[in-house]
Amino acid sequence: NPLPATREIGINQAGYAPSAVKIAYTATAVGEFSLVDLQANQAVFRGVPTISQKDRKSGKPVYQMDFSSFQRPGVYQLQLSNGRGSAPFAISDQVYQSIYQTVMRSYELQRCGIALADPVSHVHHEACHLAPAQVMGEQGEERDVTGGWHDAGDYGKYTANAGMTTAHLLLAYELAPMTLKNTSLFLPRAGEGESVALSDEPDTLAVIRVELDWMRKMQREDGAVHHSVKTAEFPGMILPEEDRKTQYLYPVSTPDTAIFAAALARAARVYQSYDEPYAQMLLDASMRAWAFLESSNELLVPETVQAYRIKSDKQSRVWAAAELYFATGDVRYRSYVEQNLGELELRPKKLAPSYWQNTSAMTIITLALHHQTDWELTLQMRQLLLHHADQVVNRINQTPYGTVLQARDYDWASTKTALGYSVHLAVAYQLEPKPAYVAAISRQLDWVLGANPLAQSFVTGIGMFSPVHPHHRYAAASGILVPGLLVGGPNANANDNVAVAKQGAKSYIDDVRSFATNEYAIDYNAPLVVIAGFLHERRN
Ligand code: 9MR
Ligand code: ZN
Repeated sequence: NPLPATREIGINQAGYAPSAVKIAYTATAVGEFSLVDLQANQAVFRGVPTISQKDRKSGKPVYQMDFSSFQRPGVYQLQLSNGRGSAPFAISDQVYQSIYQTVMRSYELQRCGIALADPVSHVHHEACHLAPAQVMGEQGEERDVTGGWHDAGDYGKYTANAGMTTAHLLLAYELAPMTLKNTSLFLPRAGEGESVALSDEPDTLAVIRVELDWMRKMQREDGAVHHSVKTAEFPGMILPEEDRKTQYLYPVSTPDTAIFAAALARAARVYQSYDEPYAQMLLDASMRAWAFLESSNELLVPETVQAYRIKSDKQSRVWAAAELYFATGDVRYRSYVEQNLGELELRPKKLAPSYWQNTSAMTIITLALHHQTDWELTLQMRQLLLHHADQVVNRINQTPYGTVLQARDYDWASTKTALGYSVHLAVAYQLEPKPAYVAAISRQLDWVLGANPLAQSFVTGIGMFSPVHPHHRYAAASGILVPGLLVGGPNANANDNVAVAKQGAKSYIDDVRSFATNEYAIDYNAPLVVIAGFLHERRN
């Protein structure tokens, strides 16, 4: 019989592909577990929990329950012999695609500058942030920088984060091309008269265009790119259309310009096969950004910004050069990469997922994916990435709950970190298809969707115990939850003083005030899209 769902069992609350590794976790010592088919109302599988690893902090054992061998599609509950039940979950070859769809679609619901009325999620609001921005430090000068996506729970828009997000999302084109092409997102765009009219362009690319178009508006005539557009202070928990304070266009910076150049060069490559003139426009913008960077080697960063301020531009310059090389074939860029590669983190053990502050891994990914026998360096990057991937798999196999996350990783957006490592594994799989990589990846997705000590899914709208009070202004003001938002998750620093600090994987709270554990941002979602797409592609 079905039992009430409890948090005693950590399990992926969306579910598993039939062929996937399926491991649930509990800290409760019991003799037996069973899998109950909720439609037929009968036990279909029984097993004995085994001790997985000692939870280092508490010294308490964690038990794992492996039911990988059970592959029949259906809806199930896992039950312990003490009478406690898990959240319901599916076994289906549609789970990953449905996650991909919901999460990718969320970008459309973060759009700025248009009215939204989505029949699927019921998200709706008036057009927002339509006024031109005030150019900071230039009295009376204004600029149109409308469009794009709201960055996170706030309504700011930041170039570095936009660049990292689009660059990650576009990896889906390389790592999950079939999913990307075959997944309809049911875009609520009818009658909008947008430029995205090309009928054979996949929905995913139509969505990403919105952000790329906004990024192009952030570029100055001389090629340099502005840091961000936002109000001087974060607004209260209001609707976007109620946020009418002056928005400022913050100064240009070299790290922002470099990330912009890299992301747009990558985008040019991807859009090339669908819309050549558009791809050319992206490439021109990227090359103009590069020309600005070339004019000086100095780091230029505005003092006026707090969020996403970057301390170095070196690795991002190298990344831009790498992307520009593969977009143009111009050896100038290749020499730049060769001369400056030392700026990257090249130790397999220390390599960490890229984000706005450090883009090393992205460069290595690009070079490794495009390895060519007549360019030795790309072969080295391929080796480096494969080494790194094997170390990541080891880490996963030695951690309770099968997560890659180590104590130090419980920082801002630990969920994104776990999925970021999974992106590295997906790239490694592309280079050398080891089944162990796929298993390690799906276990990270499991962790994010509930196979963790809190039995908490960290994605809104996915799973029975998922966030309902995210730090998200639109959700708080409207009472409507945007589905498919990955929140940051456990952050042992609990910088908001709402979540409990120093609890590792348990430093998380589903509280609207907890911006350090319960906020979403566009860059958090991006690796989730790539991983769901990748797993869907490899589900058999
Ligand atoms: O995700 C960001 C995290 O890595 C930073 O350390 C943190 C502190 O500055 O900010 C996070 O990003 C926030 C950004 O500053 C403003 N928009 C909301 C972002 C998500 O919390
Ligand atoms: Zn807006």
